[in-house]
Amino acid sequence: MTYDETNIFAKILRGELPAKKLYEDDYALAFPDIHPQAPVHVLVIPKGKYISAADFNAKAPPEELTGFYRAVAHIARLMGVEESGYRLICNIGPDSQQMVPHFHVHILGGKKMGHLLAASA
Ligand code: DGP
Repeated sequence: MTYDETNIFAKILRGELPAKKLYEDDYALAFPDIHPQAPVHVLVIPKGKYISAADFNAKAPPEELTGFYRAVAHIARLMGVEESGYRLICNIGPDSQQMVPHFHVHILGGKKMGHLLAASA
C-alpha cells in the first residue's frame, strides 16, 4: 500500500485544510478531533508520510520515533490529563476502522472511561 497524498491529515499538514493547532514541533502536529469522544480528544500526527502506526514503527528513523512519542506525552501534559490519566488509541487497518490513512494517535481523557473498548464508564 502506498501513502495517499490526498488524505485529510496530509492536507492539514500542507495547510490546505484548517485545523486548530494545539502543538507543533519538528516531529508532530496536534489538533482537536472533529468528532470528540471525550472532554479531551486530541489527534497527534507525525510530519512524515506514514500510513499507520505499523508503518511508522517499522520505517521511521529513531529520531522521528523518539521525537513523535515524546511529543505525545508532552501534549497529554499540555492538555492537563497527565495526572488524571488518559487513553492512547491508534487504529491500524480495516478491522480497526482506521478512517484516515496517515498515522495518528488519539489522546482521550478528561473523564472516567470504561475499561478498554468501552467509551463510557
Ligand atoms: P481513525 O478511525 O482512527 O482513522 O480516526 C480518524 C479521526 O479523524 C476521527 O475520529 C475523526 C477525525 N477527523 C476526520 N476528519 C477530520 C478533519 O478534517 N479534521 C479533524 N480535526 N479531525 C478529523
